[in-house]
Amino acid sequence: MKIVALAGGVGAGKFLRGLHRVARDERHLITIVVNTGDDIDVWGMRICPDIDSVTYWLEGSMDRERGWGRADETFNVLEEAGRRGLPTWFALGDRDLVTHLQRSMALAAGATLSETLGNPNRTWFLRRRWRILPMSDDRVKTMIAAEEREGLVHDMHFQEYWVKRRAEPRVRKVWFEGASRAGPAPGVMEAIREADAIVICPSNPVVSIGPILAVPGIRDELRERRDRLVGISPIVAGAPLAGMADKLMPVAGLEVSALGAASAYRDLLAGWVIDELDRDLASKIEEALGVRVAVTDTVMRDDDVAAALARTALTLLR
Ligand code: FO1
Repeated sequence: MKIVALAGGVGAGKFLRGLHRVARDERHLITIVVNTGDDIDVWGMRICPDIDSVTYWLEGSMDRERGWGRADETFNVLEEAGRRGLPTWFALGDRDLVTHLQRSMALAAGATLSETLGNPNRTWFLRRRWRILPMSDDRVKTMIAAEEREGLVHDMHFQEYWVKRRAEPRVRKVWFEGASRAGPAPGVMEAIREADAIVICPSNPVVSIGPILAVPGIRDELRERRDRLVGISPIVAGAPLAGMADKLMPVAGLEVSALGAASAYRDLLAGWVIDELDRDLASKIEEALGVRVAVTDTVMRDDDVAAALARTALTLLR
């Protein structure tokens, strides 16, 4: 079976470890289309947090506690950079730094972002059973209009809002700069067209999945495949398990609930998976959105829970 997964940060990384286990057992192939709206330039290098996060989770080199960057990380370069007056609000670890350096060198030599991801050939894909595609090779930036204080609104990059400002300012608006001029990366549309199952990972619907759906063509192609599309709620009992979805969903007109998250994809879904704690919402979601709902444990404490969750999601498509 060919599976396409749409992915953002931590929730996606945990879920994809489970999906990968199912893929290995059942010989499925997973194409992961990753958000690049979070990408930012730091110290002249291109940082792609969601691509790196998904890669580190799947390779098992992720820092599970911190939720970003690599395990067993040191920050010697960051400390030295601080001593020399470079900005240090976006923390780059010593090992992580090499990922950004390699990518930036390849981009400077003329490679596209897709080409920097090292999806060398089909044999490699068949052996590993997963490959990552960026949503686009064109630059898209998730931007936030944040209220600094009463009446003073400042446009900033998503990372500036989330990391530098710790999601404290009130958000007025979210948009994806460059999205309307961007095109899907090579392979994205074909993968969607050929997929037996398409899974929206438990990621923030506004800033993780939103940018992917904003790339012209992708949402239309997904809608064509609606009968093959399932999603997992990133909201459990009215709150996100990680991140800032509770602050951003209302700005996009979405209720912070498993129903609100599903309604972000109301034109796309055949199935939706919610947590046991939201069991009461199941029939309401089925009626409001015309989707099949599965109820299970969605809090991915370990890979066993993530794999069971992945199986439940795929079962909704049978
Ligand atoms: N998140 C933080 O909260 N603080 C950081 O200093 C930080 C640095 C960082 C460096 C590389 C990287 O790939 C991710 C990093 N993140 C950091 C995570 C990132 O800001 C977000 O969690 C994602 O963009 C949301 O998916």
